[in-house]
Amino acid sequence: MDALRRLPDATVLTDPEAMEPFRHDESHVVGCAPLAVVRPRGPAALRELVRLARSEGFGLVPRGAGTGKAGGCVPTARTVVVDLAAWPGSIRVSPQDLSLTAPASALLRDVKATAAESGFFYPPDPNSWESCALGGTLATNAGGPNACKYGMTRHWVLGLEALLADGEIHRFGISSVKANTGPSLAQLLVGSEGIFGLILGATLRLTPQPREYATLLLPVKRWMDLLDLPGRLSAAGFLPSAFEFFDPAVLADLRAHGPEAARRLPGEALAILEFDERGCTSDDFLGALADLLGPVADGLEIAADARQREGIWAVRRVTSAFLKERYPKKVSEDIVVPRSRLREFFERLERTGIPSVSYGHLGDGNLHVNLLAAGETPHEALEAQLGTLFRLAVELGGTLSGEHGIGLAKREAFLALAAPGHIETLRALKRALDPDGIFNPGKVI
Ligand code: 2HG
Ligand code: ZN
Repeated sequence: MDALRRLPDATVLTDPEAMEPFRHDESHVVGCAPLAVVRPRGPAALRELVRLARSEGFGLVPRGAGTGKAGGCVPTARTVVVDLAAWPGSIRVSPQDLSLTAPASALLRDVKATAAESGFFYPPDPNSWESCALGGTLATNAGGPNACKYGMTRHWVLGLEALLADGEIHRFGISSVKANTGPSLAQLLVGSEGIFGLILGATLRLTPQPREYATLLLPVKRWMDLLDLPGRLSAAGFLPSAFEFFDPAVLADLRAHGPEAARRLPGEALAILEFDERGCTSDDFLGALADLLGPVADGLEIAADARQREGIWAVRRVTSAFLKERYPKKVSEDIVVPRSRLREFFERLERTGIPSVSYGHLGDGNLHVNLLAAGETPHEALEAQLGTLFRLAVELGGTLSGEHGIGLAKREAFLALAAPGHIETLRALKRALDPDGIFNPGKVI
């Protein structure tokens, strides 16, 4: 503890009260009390921290803005939280390279805004995009509505800066989409949830800022009809930049108890569809779209201007917090079902009798299924329900987390359900890269 307090170029907290917030993220997981919270400001602090962690046998738990959904940044026993909020660096755009460089401490909001100021777009848009830190989005490979067209954070990472177990900061990758020198170490670290090293910054790929949006409210007469649409749109050559949905229960709840803007939402179930390609507001485009959606749609509302578009997205963005307030004890999941099996998934979920409501990212099959009885259900029963839900997703060719990650929240389920050899391979990598197990111990595997 004395050595920690004397760390060069860092702020160190050891007061239990000051450290209390660091035991939480935005999941239900509550972490252990950390030994200390360290805010490094330079490489000397990190070098010394790694040396101490290895010689004294404590772990380093990376933390961005604490907006994670899987307990990935909450402390396990005998760990120090490495809060990267003060990690130095600025956000810089290179228009010639179509890239942006930023430190892990940058807020995603500022990364997106800086790109936009130069006419570029950085697509990853997790629901916490206004408050989350870039480093966290890299470590968790964050997704969001735009993933159905643009992919996840992973697809936008060209290069990465990371602290590894030798105590040094390494740079992997270059500022170009072409770099083909064997396995990508930058990509190995993206989504690693900090178990191989600590991500300090990145070089990100950019794309031109879309100039046109067609944002539609698509109410349907029969909820199940919504489930075939992602596949039918792809088959017809449409590529929405977002395709979100509310099932009948979530929609009814939003309408009855949600924010003012939700009171007039139409339909038995509802989708938000957005297109951002050039020409997407033309009569031709919208006409072809209406022809395809017409048979199942119960009307179709197109946002007339930016304000209406914003109004639609505002309702979507508060949905997670709204449901949390309405059902404080619910357990929210993040499964993926291939788009071709969505209807089958919901039919089979209904037959399980597990009380749940769903919303989320229908366009890429990433469903936030919320188990409602969780509060009244004894622990084992809840585990059984989760097991049924995850197994169903896996059986249909999906997986147990689309965008929130494993962290501590889903570790046991991941260990039980991963494909043969998957966990062993991850453990072999972990042993090779982090022989003393100092990086985010206990997470993922
Ligand atoms: C969203 O899509 C977020 O709104 C949060 O991923 C989902 O709270 C949740 O489970
Ligand atoms: Zn989501």
